[in-house]
Amino acid sequence: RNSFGSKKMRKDANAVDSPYDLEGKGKVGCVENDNIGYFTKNKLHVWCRLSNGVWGSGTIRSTSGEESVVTLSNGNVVKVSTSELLPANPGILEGVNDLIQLSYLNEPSLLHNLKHRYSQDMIYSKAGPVLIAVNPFKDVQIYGKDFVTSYRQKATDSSHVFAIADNAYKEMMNDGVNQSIIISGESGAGKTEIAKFAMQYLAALGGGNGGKECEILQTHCILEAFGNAKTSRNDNSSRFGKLTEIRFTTLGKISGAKIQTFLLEKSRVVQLTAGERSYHIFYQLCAGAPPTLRERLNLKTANEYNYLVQSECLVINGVDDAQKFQKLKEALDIVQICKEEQEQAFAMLAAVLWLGNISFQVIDKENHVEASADEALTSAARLMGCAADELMQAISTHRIQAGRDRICEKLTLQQAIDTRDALAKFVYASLFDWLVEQINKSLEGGKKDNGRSISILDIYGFESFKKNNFEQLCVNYANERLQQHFIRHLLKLEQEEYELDGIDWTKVDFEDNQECLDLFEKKPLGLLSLLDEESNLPNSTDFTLANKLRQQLNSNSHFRGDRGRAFGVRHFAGEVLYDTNCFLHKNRDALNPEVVQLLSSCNGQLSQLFAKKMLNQSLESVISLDAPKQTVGAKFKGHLFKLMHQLENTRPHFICCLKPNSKQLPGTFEEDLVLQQLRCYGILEVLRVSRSGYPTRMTHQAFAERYGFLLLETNVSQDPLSISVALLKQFNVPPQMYQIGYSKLFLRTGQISALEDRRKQVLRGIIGVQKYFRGHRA
Ligand code: AD9
Ligand code: MG
Repeated sequence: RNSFGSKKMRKDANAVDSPYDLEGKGKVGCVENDNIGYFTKNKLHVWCRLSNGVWGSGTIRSTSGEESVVTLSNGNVVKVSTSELLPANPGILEGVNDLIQLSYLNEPSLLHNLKHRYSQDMIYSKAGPVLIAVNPFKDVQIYGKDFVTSYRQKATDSSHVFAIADNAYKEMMNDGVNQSIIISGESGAGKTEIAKFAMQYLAALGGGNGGKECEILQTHCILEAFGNAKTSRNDNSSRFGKLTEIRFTTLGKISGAKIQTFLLEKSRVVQLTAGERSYHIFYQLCAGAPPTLRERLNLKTANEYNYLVQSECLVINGVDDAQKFQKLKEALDIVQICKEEQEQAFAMLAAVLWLGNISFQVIDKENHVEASADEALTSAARLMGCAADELMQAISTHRIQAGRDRICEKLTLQQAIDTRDALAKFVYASLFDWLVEQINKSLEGGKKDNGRSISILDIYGFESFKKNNFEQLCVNYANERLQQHFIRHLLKLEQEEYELDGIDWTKVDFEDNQECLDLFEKKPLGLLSLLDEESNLPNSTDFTLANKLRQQLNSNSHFRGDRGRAFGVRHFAGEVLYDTNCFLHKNRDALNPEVVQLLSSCNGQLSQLFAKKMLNQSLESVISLDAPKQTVGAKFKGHLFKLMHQLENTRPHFICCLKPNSKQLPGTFEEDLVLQQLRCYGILEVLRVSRSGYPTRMTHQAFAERYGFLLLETNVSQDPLSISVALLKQFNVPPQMYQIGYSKLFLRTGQISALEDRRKQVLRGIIGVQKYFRGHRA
């Protein structure tokens, strides 16, 4: 990994002059300290790493050889290694809005700037093309109508998610190109909240066309109830990924929307880690259902359900589940899910809870069981719409082929529990999919228009717990894919274009996560392929899987074999130790045919619908000869590829959310934690590339065609390149502000505006003259 802070400064050919140029000695864009004498003489500020690991700012008193004496701003005097000193920015640049404006780009300067802004509730900053948002963990009053108006009228240029949404909208309208807003950040960094603010702004901009915008905003409440849960990192953690595509008419009004979701963590329905909760909806239903509904669903309080009590955490500080349930019902009304369907959905939830209370009795020495015929069994069966003994049969027996006959065999205790849990997970995941489908029907909007769209991506953030499972592997793999998209657009493609067009460019190095992606995706020797291979073997176990991974993947530097069932992956955001416990089981995700049959014979509408879908899917895989059944890992990979393909067809806007502390506390900015995130996302490299980069680029042909008529000099050869060069000269564009490539002209920020202004002026003049003559003729 590049450690920018401690590295000696590099000479940077891409350096640009800046407002704080040290008389040409310390060019901006470099992180140089070889002119430390200059700093000493002028008593300029420097950063030094103190013994406690914190960065302190101060002025150099003296330097001898490798050591410098620095007076810190608190008056203390320290001796530090000269090579580790980094230049600090002058006071005038304190708290700049865009980090790119800093004269010196180094880690302590970025941190200091973000911290300074954070202390004044300025949670947004820019890092060149990327919006940085530091989670305030409290309400900051910057999202009201007045703010919407300000950003709409471009009355302010301070960083804000509204400014990003506004840009996306403007570019969509002006250029007719679909846009995307891609939000990254680790779990609890604030992605979901920002996504909501972005949509709120777009709704304000494109609203007033039949109220679709209200429906879109109501979907958050529904999807969060069913797809978010309290984890140890975030009280409202998204346990699914979401891409919301908002569609606009050619006139810029919202015409509809479509939501795609990705891999819901369904194991949470049946199994919880201590201190975490299952999906919010269960607690909301238990706390908020009115008496008549409670009676119809035979609903108890949350503490009476095994699935919920197991983690000893039933409430979230400051959250009123009953009140949330009322809000949820209102939202369901708004997205046109009728009362009858709502009740069916609640019945499915209650059925899931009752399933978790079904117990089994061991009836023989081989540990075979029977389900107890109690309230749990009868309630679950009634809510799903089947007979209690049918349910009992489905979760405690399985049929096997014996010669020409199929005989019924009892399951062992563990098998029965697994079957019961698989049924609960299946019902919940199907309910979630059904809900998304209903919402989409409502959001779809009527007639198709040729308009464009803005897609907002909010997935589950990178996770590393004490114990990491198959779910974390999927979540973190998705984050690797997203990081690659970020790197590709901001660092790879950008620099490749300069190189291909042969301009003078010193490459900015960055940490590419391609090798980690290869570790996951390579065929046949990648994590996902090996997992599938092992999932298809009859006698495989979590241990044989771990062994196989160790044998095959040890040569990849991102893989670390560990003891027993464990293995480590070095992700872009840190190393995670995984435990293969249940990997095969979760990847196969098999459902007993008995259970599917039970559901399809239920008289509950939803249970039947779920079973039908399941049967259709299995049928499809048989017809397409895609056997064996696609695993969860393979499906997820396919889904992610499709997502990336969709995103590649849009113009991306990136938002990077940072988590300032791990305790979800306001006003606490832990430097090391933030620094680690800045490093992982490659923010310093993005800044380097974009500051030294050339954001405006046009082919010589396009440039000559657009501005050629402004040329005063008549004696210029008529080829596009000569015209371009003559124009640059005429407009006094300084040589360090542009580069001429083989096919394109590359210009630094702000250089095109003089030409554009002149062009508009001249065109206006021409039109005025035309009107004048037309008037005269008439
Ligand atoms: V996860 O990957 O889904 O686990 P997110 O989505 O990154 O995560 P989320 O948006 O849920 O994080 O934010 C976590 C909590 O931080 C929220 O519940 C709020 O309490 C808090 N938060 C986040 N962003 C803001 C904000 N802009 N203003 C105020 C915020 N509070
Ligand atoms: Mg989230």
